[in-house]
Amino acid sequence: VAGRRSFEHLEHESFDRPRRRTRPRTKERPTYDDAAPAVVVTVDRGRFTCRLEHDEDTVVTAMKSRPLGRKGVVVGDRVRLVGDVSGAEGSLARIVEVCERRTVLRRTADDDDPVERVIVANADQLVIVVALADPEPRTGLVDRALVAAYDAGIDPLLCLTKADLADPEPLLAVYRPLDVLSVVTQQEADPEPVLEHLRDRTSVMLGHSGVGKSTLVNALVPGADRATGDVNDVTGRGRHTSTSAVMLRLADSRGWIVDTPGIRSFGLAHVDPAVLIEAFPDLAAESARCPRGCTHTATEPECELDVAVTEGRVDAARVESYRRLISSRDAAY
Ligand SMILES: Nc1nc2c(ncn2[C@@H]2O[C@H](COP(=O)(O)OP(=O)(O)OP(=O)(O)O)[C@@H](O)[C@H]2O)c(=O)[nH]1
Ligand SMILES: [Mg+2]
Repeated sequence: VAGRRSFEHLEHESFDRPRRRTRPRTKERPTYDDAAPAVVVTVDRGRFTCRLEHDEDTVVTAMKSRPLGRKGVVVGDRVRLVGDVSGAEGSLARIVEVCERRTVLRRTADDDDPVERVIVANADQLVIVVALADPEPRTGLVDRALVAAYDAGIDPLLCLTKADLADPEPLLAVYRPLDVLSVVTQQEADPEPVLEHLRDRTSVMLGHSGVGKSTLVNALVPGADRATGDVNDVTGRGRHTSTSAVMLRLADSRGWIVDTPGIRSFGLAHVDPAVLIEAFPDLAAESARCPRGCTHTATEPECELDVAVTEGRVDAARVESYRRLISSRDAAY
């Protein structure tokens, strides 16, 4: 007891004692008013390649400054740089701020990759690249990519490649009820129709290995010189030629395109189905009358989407497509 008393006494004393060093209440931080705005175009083991906003030809290598702590910096991030921003060989700048992201495309950890990842920041459009053959198209991935896009508030664009190998119509038909924008292309074709969809925005490509993402980027960005790899004859799969995401300026400097490595899986556990329906205003209007907690799946007994179909207010194919998307969220992929 005596010990405790003396402890209380000490505590009291230290409370009353005037503080020797008086610090201002708010932590003094440098303001970095003269920091240079830039955009991150590649990330490689703690080194960030950036392009200055006011002089895009200057490519600056930077590292994170300590105050950023563990905050992730990804391709597409708008950042502010201090230090040597000359871009000279061997120079290194510091990222002192990551600006608020307009959009975040993320994938949840899954069996193939135990880490939740932000793939890219500030993308306006998700270009879901699917080969019409070689490798065979898999709608599961397309569905999942659509869910990720709707969830992130990023416009999806379905880009069907290798039109020299197969007819695009059957695949286009699958996605027609969802009103997804689409474009069909092939190697050596005029890239203009694809370019039209990419102008004045930041687009990120997503797709399996070998579908032709880098081939397309090389057509869209003269001098991009992205490596491409053939598809394995035996397995019918790509060889994971691209190993990191790179953001490039489009030919006429209007818009950015991000080439990404082929994905094996795409975890979607972070997606809330209740948010997903908001991407379909016509269905959301109907589902507003659903019983609380209705997941709008085909097994729900009182889902208003069924009523809307029966009464002819929405197309059955559209509801079916929407339901396929929700179930793709939980499918093992
Ligand atoms: N027949 C045909 N082959 C194509 C077409 N586009 C690309 N290819 C071929 O498909 C293979 C894979 O192309 P890439 O551009 O490396 O594919 P990727 O999607 O970048 O692959 P990863 O980087 O591994 O994810 C290469 O052999 C290309 O030449 C096309 O329109 N038609
Ligand atoms: Mg590639």
